Amino acid sequence: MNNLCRSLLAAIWITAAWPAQLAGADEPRLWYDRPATNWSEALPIGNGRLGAMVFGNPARERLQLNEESLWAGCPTEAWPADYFKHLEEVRRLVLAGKNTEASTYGVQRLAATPTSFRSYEPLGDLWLDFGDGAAVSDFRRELNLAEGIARTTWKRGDATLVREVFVSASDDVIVVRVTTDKPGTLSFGISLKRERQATISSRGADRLNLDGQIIDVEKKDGGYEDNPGLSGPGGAHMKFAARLVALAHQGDVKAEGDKLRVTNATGATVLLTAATDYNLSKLNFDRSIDPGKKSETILNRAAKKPYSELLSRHLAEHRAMFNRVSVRLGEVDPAREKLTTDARLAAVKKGADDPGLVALHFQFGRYLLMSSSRRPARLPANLQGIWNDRMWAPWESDFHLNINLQMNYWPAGPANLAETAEPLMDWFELLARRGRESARRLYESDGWVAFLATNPFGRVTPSASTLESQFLNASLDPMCGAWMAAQLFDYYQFTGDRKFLARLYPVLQGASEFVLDTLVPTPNGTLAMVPSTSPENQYIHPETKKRIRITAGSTYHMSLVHAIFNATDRAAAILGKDENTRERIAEATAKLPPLKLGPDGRILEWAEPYQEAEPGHRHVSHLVGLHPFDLITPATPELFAGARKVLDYRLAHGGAGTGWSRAWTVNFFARLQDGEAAREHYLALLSRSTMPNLLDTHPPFQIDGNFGATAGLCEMLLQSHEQVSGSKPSDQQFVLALLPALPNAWPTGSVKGLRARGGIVADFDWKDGKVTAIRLTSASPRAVQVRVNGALRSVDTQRRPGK
Ligand code: FUC
Repeated sequence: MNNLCRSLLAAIWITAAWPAQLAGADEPRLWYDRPATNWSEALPIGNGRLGAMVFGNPARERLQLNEESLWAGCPTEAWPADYFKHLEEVRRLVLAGKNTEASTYGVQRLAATPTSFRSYEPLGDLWLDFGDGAAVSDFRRELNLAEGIARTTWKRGDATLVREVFVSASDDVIVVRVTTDKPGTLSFGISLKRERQATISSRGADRLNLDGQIIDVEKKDGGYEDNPGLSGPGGAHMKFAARLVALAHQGDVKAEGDKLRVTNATGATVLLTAATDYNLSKLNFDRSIDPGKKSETILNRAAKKPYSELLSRHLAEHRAMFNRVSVRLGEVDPAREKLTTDARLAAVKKGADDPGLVALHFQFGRYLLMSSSRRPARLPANLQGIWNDRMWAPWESDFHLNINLQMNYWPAGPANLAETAEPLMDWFELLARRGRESARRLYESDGWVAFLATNPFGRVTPSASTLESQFLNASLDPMCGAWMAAQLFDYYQFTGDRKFLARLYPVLQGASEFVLDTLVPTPNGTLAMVPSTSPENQYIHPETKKRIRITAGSTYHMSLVHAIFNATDRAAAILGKDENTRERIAEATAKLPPLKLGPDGRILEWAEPYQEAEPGHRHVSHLVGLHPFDLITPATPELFAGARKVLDYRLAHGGAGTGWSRAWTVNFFARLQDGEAAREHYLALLSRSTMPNLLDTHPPFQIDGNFGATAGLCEMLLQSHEQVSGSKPSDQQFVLALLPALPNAWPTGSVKGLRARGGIVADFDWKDGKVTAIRLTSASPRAVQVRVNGALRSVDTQRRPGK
């Protein structure tokens, strides 16, 4: 081919990419002027099921790969013998005030191995080796959140190279595209790697296969890897595979051993997909699934489409979700907008105010939820979303149900990403079904139960790293599943999707059924959860002066009892069914003790005014009634004031130390209508718990802080948990509060597309702290009560086309 011809073809090739490169110069993006040197600088992309961290190194690009269901282990449960009998004894001891004895008794008899389960694992790495070490100039890498594309551009000599990477939800593949503007000069190697248990081979001239199976080894001598309490049997467990094809534009692709090599090309596209033999409906791996074949089918389908089609399908799907919401906080500062994202973050760490970075971080949270929890995903976003590079991840990267998974989904409703809850619901519904067995076997109760930590295998017996922790952190907290269920009802309130509610109802009803069976009468005639605890804090025993966790009727548990009862009752009313459950809930509710204040006016964490072992503890579980639920509002002024005191006290003692705890604090202050404090803690999250790639650090990386912060900003700008007085349970109406917690630092701004309960979508602008324009839409037009600029007004909504 002569050079003119090559140039023409190159021009056509590059034109195909223009829509992506030119569109939306002001779209939110993270950008850097150096390649990532470590994981906490790399940029996450994902389609819910497949994820990658893109390092953006010009010479040697690494994509660290994940597939959501690639888990070590197998279904494991721990069934301590005679659990119910021993539980009754623990109850008796606690009700007799013998908490120390109850704790020792429980640890000895109510825990069993395997105490825990194995970890979520990485799929491997894709390496693109440009290995010439030539001098690089004009380097830039970015993640455009609206496009869902990680893009690296650089110059080598006078050639400009562009690498674009995205994960298409429409075609379920990772797409890497490399181009140069010097036709025929592009050459690079392609290889796949995995630390263990995988073989890599080439097939034909342009394909790579990765085939693997996790082989777990059980250590019977008292420890398995980092989990001293055992993690289940060894054996040949999950199978997995990845399939890759490289397509060169001009130039050649050929296989060299277990690698591919692209030579003398003008552009190249690498497609990769992966699968495991995990079967969600079985909550197990399933040998009838061939992950290699499954991957190949997906890959071949995608490979038939030209790059331009893959790109346009991806952009259309991604933008349709992402662009629902836009936000501007304060005046845009062009000088800051010109800084790299890590430089902006570093400036905030030094005390700079940067509302634009808050807005970017908020949008990044939305982007992360889309990228870790949308179809084709079948599993919810775990502790790291889907991004994990460790063979044994911190806390197994599991589904933690004493705040973390719940926090992951706080933005789903308000940040207008309803679809992201679908994978959560798929899995959670099955978990609840499985949890019927543990309710029956452990509590002799109806309904279902789930505890602190669980996984894709649907563990429904208490799980933690040691026997002691299994009892004290997991067994003592049987309300974790009910919390998640009640939150899913709240999610419904944002969408109004009755089909979803009908599907959720058995989950809600089963959670309430368990609670109805499990509440026990206390000597003062009220009902309480016994034994009980407040995650993961301890109190100082008034007599022994020792730290202890076990108690009766913690505020956390009793608040969750209210929350699940309210959710079930409201759901039954809306669906017009199950009067029987509603009556039983009403009877039990009448016997629940009120939330109490201590002598210093703080809401009590435990039923008694015990002294906290850690007054600055990261969990503030006694405030679940303030957020995410609606038990503590300005309509309950004493509790509202008591909640504020709880927070002030926690924070005065070093509270909000972890990313997620800081993010929760933002939400709490927003609910307390304190915009200054909410902003202060948002900035603290950025300066203390955020890595250069804007991912949250617990430490280490844990994604809940990102999601919690995104939800927190929604709470600052728009709230809708107040019910219109007199509105019927079957037809709930909510009051929308605009700018309930606006800080002085953002006097002007605008937001579009936030969702409120009742299925309303709100756009509004503000100036000098006052709302200047409102536009509300709903499926059918109606009048909505709105608190705005200090007054309660009625605002008519406009009809929203489509859903
Ligand atoms: C809870 C928290 C920890 C951590 C873990 C995954 O146990 O107390 O801080 O977030 O979950």
